[in-house]
Amino acid sequence: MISPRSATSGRSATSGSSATSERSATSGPSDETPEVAAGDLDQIVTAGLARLATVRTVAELKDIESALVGRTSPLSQINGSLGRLAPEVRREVGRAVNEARMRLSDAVAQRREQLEAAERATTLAAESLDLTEVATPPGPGHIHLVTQARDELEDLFVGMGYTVAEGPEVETDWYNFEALNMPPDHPARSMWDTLYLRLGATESTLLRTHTSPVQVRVMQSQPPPIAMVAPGRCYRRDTPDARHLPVFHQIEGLVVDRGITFGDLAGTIEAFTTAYFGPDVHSRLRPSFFPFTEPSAEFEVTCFVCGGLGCRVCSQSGWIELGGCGMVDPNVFDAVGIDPEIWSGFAFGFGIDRLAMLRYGVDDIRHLLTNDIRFLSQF
Ligand code: 2NL
Repeated sequence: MISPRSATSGRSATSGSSATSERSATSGPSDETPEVAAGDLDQIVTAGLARLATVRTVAELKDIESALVGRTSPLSQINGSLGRLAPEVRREVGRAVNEARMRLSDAVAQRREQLEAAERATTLAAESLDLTEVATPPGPGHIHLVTQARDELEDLFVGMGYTVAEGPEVETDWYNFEALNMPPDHPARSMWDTLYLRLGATESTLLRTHTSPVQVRVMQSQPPPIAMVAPGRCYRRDTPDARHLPVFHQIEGLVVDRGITFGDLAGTIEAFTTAYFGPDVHSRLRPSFFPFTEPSAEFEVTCFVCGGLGCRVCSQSGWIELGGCGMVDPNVFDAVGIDPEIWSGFAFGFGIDRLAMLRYGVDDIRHLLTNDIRFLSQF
């Protein structure tokens, strides 16, 4: 900091250069000369300008500004000590101090403008959006693998003269079990891990475990002949793993007419499996049990991966099990008011998810629900 005292010492740089300076050297501060003060002032201004050039922020500039031209600045201190100068000297020094203050103030203002402009530019850059960026628009999606399989199966059966029917996913115990020859407490009910709803009497309302209730509703509402398929979502209390999900898709078929035989069933299974998998794939039936069909069978197709030689998909057997089928049990006809002495029929059912997985070699049923675009976009 330059004080009147140091201004005096600063004078030594120019001492001896003139008679007046020598006089002041011996006469104390009141005899300060304009020349000496001017040299000090130049130094103050030069140092101030240099300091200003190093300022990097507007905030920092505030501090420097008060140090350069504020109340405690050297210039103000010199100003404050002018009273000790002779009047004619005082005026001249005062003018020089003012001029120095003006130069510094101007420089501060100029620096402030620069810094503010720079800070504005930084803020703008940070806040700006690149509106020239080309965002890739979402491409068209496509029908889910399972829906594709369902659509294809519907088309196939419609081509064979079937109608397509849908029904509620929330069902009553009667439609899901009792009408299908499974009275309350019948042990066959344990074949399905049912999800019951807290609605009405205990275990009276549930998420359908198969689409059979749709066929029951159709048989109730229209007289035979009937040839229909019922595709849709079904629910079972399963812990998810590679082969199980608590929600899956099933399609069931039902034909009711006079004189329908097990041969019609076998021929229908053969016709639709060949239509779906191609002319090289054939089917066979193996005895089984379902509460709502008698006799009952499982149907299998020749392995379309290895052609029957044996591979991982068919567990070396050459056959792949697809679903179940059978002749509609007379008790089911009784439940819906169709006379089993006049009418007979067959029914079959299989999983749409499983069919799609087999066809495309999907090894984990959970892929169908996880919604990973990398999986979905393959189909
Ligand atoms: C399977 C077995 C089957 C049926 C479903 C049915 C429906 C009525 C009457 C008689 Cl209304 N049967 N449906 C019959 C046999 C098997 O499905 O494994 N599904 C995945």
